[in-house]
Amino acid sequence: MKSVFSTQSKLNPLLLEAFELIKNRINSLTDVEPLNIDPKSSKIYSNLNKEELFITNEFYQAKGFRKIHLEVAMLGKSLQILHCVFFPDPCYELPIYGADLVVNSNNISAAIVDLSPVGKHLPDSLIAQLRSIKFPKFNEPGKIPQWGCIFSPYVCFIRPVDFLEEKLFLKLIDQYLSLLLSLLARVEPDDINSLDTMDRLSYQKRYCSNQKLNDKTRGILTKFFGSSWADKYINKILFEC
Ligand code: BLA
Repeated sequence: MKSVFSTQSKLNPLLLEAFELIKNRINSLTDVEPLNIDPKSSKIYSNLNKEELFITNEFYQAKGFRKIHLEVAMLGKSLQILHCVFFPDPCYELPIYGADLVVNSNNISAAIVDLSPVGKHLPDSLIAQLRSIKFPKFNEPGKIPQWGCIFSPYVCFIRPVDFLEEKLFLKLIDQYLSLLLSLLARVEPDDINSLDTMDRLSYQKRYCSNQKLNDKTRGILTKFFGSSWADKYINKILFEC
């Protein structure tokens, strides 16, 4: 990681911490291996009006997960984004883990984490565990837009107001991942042709379609890379299903 960012302006320390804790969880998975993608998509560099644009993408596959995507984007001097999604293998009854951290001029302007259902509800055992988490009372909760009906009732969307809230949010990112991985240890896969598997796949498709309605993501990518590049990136890299 250091080598990737050493030539860049500094990565926000909270993003770096989030990146590292997610990476540690990925490394703890069974049979984890990098997914081969087009090298053109793993490190993206561009230059716009003297502003440097830099995106790094990592993709993995592991038991229980068809695709794990971890991305850091540095867009110009002021905007940095950490984006992460664990797309489950639909044979497993596992939710979709998603996290998005947006840094604007060194302030976290949006922090979102969720375990999103791939059925009508999250699994009962997971709900019980989520209920037992002591949720911090964050001062500036965000309002989930309409397309966000894909998220669970436990989605956390905030703008951290201080260092303490930033740390509490990081802890939540890790707790949600830890719940996901403990659920993975308990579930047995269903047959690839089973109705449950197909149903879960259709929920993943719905998740991706709705994420594509996030105008903030599309807007930023369009501003820096143009609209046809942004469309391709959103459809093929971020929310392919
Ligand atoms: C919001 N996403 C945002 C914002 C930006 C991006 C600029 C607005 C931040 C703010 O209000 O200050 C941009 N996010 C990006 C870009 C990428 C990205 C460019 O990931 C990728 C290169 N978004 C996700 C995932 C989730 C998510 C996985 O990619 C949830 C798990 C959520 N992002 C999300 C939500 C908002 C957001 C809910 C708020 C949208 C709104 O307020 O309308």
